[in-house]
Amino acid sequence: MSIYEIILNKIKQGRKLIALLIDPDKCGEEFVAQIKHNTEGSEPDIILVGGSIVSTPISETICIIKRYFDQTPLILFPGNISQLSPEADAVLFLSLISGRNPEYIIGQQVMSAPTIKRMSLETIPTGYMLINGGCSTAVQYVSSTTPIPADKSDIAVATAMAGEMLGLKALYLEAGSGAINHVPAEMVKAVRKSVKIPIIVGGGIRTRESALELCKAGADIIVVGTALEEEPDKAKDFIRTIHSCK
Ligand code: 1GP
Repeated sequence: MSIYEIILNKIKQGRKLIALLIDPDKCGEEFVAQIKHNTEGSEPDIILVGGSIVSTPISETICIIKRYFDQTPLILFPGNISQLSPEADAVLFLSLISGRNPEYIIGQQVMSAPTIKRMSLETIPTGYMLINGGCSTAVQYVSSTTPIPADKSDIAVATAMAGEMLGLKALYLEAGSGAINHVPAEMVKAVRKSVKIPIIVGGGIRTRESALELCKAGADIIVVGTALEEEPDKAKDFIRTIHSCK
């Protein structure tokens, strides 16, 4: 069974999933060991690895993570072509559909396709939608794109619908790492009503309450990075909260 099918099966059972985002430049073995220790008995569903700019060799970080989390799907969340590794279980094959920069809609994808094929990596075609999170973020700067305004759910809905119609298998509503405001629950709700494919929500989710609110609004997968980098001992609480949401 593919990683996508495993995830989809869990979602079809009505479960809400949590993905921990590990940025190789910020999180070393000590952090991974701490998260493992803190989540004993209720582990994350997915580990995402990547970042806008990463200088640490991605394979080194993956080897460390796999030593501690050998049963957890490890999915690449690449900022660019340099962040690919055959050691991962799959890659979010992202197209920045909220932006109008062809480099991040199709350019990087063309450049990376032969490498991904050679690595036999499973791809999960994902519509990446940048939503204004109240501050300018690394992804906004690096991609030279304008995020969707947080109060324009109609634009988010139309973008999500177009992504689904193009055959994308998931949507990632992203406020940007460390965003002041996470994606509004009303926007998640509106997108949920309009598409059937899984919805991933991340960026600026700092509390269990926010995670729960977004799950109830219709998010299938919640991504948490910065909050756990800052306070790794919150990991179990986050996981239990999200898993308790029906
Ligand atoms: C960033 O959505 C992820 O791409 C996670 O964001 O670091 O703010 O949790 P945070």
